[in-house]
Amino acid sequence: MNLMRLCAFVAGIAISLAAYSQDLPYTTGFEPAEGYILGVYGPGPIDATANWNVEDGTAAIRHTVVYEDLQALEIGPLSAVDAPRSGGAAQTIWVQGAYRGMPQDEDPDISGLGPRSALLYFNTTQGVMVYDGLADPADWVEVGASVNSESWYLITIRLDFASRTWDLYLGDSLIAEGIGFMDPTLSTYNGFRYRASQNGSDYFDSFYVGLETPANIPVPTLVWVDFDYSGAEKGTESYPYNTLAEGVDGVQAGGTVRIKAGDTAETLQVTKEVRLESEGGQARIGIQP
Ligand SMILES: [Ca+2]
Ligand SMILES: [Ca+2]
Repeated sequence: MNLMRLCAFVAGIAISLAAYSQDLPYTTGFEPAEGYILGVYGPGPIDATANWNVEDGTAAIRHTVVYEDLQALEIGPLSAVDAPRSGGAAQTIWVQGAYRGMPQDEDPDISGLGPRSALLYFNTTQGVMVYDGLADPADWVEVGASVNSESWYLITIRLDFASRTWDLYLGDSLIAEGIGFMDPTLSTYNGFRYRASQNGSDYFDSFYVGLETPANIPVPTLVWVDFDYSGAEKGTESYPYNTLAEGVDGVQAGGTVRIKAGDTAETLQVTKEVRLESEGGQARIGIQP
């Protein structure tokens, strides 16, 4: 199989892109004020500081198909762009972008791709497809979100380098959780790659990568805390925080922090309205466990 032909857009993350390692956070809308000049580029850098590089084919800065403001990035058929960037020791990295892509009929062949954390593409009939390294065997799976080539989709990925899993948001909604990295040995964020299929040009805009939760992602109204827990933490029942401070921090004002039975030596001042509940027994605060 021909990798180039079959790879629609693959948001491949974490590869050996050491050349221009820059720090997080990074945000761009491909706007004139950020130094992005209308025109066709490739191969090589799209902007003066090489935040984006054309790796294959061509890409362009356009003002014709735009998600926000004046300009967006167009990725030509069978072309690929990279945004190398170093996540350092960060365990949780958010990657957000607006995509308008040509769906394709077949799963991309990823056999020659090299290490990646999160991979996704748009399928003509199945919609958004993600590569789940935890599936048995690892494979492309459907997440139940249909797509078309005429609409923009705001896609947010939460990469968790502790558990080597990722979560997927479409717009403001969490649509898949705990998807396995393609390569479970990856321990750090190294960049972002977008490849367009042979079916036409794709468009990309409003990119963000960083440690802070993007503004559109809702802060939960219920978070879980388990003082005895060690592992990846998201504040959910399966991946609870292990301190009360994290629970209070991570919940919406007026929301609920549900604490599994146990003790914590923490003493803290709560400065917003929250409801504290214990689950499965007594939860004690300010008590040496
Ligand atoms: Ca823009
Ligand atoms: Ca913690």
